[in-house]
Amino acid sequence: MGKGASKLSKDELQELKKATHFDRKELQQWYKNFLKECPSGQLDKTEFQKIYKRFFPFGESSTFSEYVFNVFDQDKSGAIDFKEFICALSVTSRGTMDEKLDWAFQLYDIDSDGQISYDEMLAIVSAIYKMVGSMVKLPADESTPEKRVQKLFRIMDQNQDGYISLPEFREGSKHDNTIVSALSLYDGLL
Ligand SMILES: [Ca+2]
Repeated sequence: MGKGASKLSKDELQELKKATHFDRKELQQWYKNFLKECPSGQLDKTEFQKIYKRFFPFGESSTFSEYVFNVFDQDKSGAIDFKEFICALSVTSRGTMDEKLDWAFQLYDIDSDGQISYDEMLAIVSAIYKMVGSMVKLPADESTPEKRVQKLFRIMDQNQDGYISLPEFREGSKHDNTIVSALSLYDGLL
């Protein structure tokens, strides 16, 4: 998108205005910042992880940021272009609750098969703990990633089949607001 141009074209603006919660002026500003941070217009995984590290200098963020990268990179090209970046930012910063939950579901559903398995949730929760664990005080029943995942399954896995579907995830998240508040980590990124 907009290769080499320092401003978004009229068509690009139109398209992004429809796809996001940002207005024209905000989109141009974000585009400018995006290009400043990554002049090629393509943000690769290593760069993305570096940005995360700036926000979490005391924790180990590389595993978690890799999972987040994979959700940003919607077409799985191995890089985040501006459209992918701004769409993800729109959801995580200004999205409706349903948009945020759908986004979070994609994060947990690592293999994108439409279900969250115990192992997938454990992988994400472990990565979050590695990143922020030492900075927050955890309740006793969430003192380890395993305990937290077991608790989340107790809350969310309504039919107890060992997988969490999107409807179960949406419903269960209403009882555990940390699922969505974890997303606000991306506010102000870049
Ligand atoms: Ca991509």
